[in-house]
Amino acid sequence: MHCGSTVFIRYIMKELIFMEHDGGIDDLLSQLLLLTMDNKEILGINVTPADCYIEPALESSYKILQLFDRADIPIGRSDFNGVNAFPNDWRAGPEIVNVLPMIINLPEAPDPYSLPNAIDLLVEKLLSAKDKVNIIITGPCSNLVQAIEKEPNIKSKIKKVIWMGGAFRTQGNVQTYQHNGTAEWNVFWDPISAAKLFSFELPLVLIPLDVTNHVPVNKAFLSKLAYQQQYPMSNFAGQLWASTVDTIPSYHYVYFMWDVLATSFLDIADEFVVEEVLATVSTRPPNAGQTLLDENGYKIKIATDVNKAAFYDYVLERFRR
Ligand code: AGV
Ligand code: CA
Repeated sequence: MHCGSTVFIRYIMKELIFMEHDGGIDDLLSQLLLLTMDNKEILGINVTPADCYIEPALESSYKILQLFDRADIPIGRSDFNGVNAFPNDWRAGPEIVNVLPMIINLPEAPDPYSLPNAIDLLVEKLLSAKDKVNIIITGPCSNLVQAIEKEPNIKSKIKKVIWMGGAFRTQGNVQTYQHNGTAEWNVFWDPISAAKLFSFELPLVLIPLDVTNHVPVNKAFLSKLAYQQQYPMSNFAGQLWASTVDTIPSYHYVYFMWDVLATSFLDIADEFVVEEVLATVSTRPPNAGQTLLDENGYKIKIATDVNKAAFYDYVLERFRR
């Protein structure tokens, strides 16, 4: 049967994905976006208590899976608390998600402490994967690094790591004591793991602030999204993004589509400008977590630009399903 076999080939060729996120609004939107990609098979999702508190974040993650009838996708819980904590206000922000009308009445999420450990889930899913796996990280990279240290064999099962992290030829977004402002938060949360990740020399593509600075959450985009709110995912995504507009203090911080841009790279990599560089990570004050171009560093790729219009259109198109 010709037609049947084509369907079969498409099915077996689905790209395998493992997602690592940290429960921010942006991370949850990224999970939503990933779930709209019919050409991907999601092996698992790990949540780290970095830019979130873990219990509400696990609940949101589970309920978003339910929206897509995909509660079968396993969720892993990280218990790692990092090196440099995120501001508490940022961590508490995403709790709004669990009271939004679209998900508040969905069946209750499982007890967070019954979920598998994140490192174990990642190791298990990589070892048992039939093909190499793309890992999309929209929070810190600690679980992946600890998983590789625990089971180095998983390195050969990784096709590519795409990580929203770093700031190369632009200033960072960390503003705190004992810091000169050069680091991006996902790297700063655990600079030691970031330095190790670079040293593993995996196929690694960073989506740093250099490129995410091009894609703020702006009113023009939110307005377009609202014009298509008859699609439930557009309505829901619009509510999630609306909750970021009062980012505190708003005169200082703008919310960008950091993680959503990184996630879109799984589908529209051709719309990005990517450069191969040699780089290292500082692990000490005054610039802990700074990603540095360094001719004695490790070979990685960084995205430096994106076709903005193509990206925003892509997101609008995905949420029209
Ligand atoms: O540094 C960007 C990362 C992304 O993974 N996060 C937010 C995204 O999920 C940290 C962050 C920077 N500025 C923030 C952040 C803000 N104003 N509110 C919450 N998180
Ligand atoms: Ca994040």
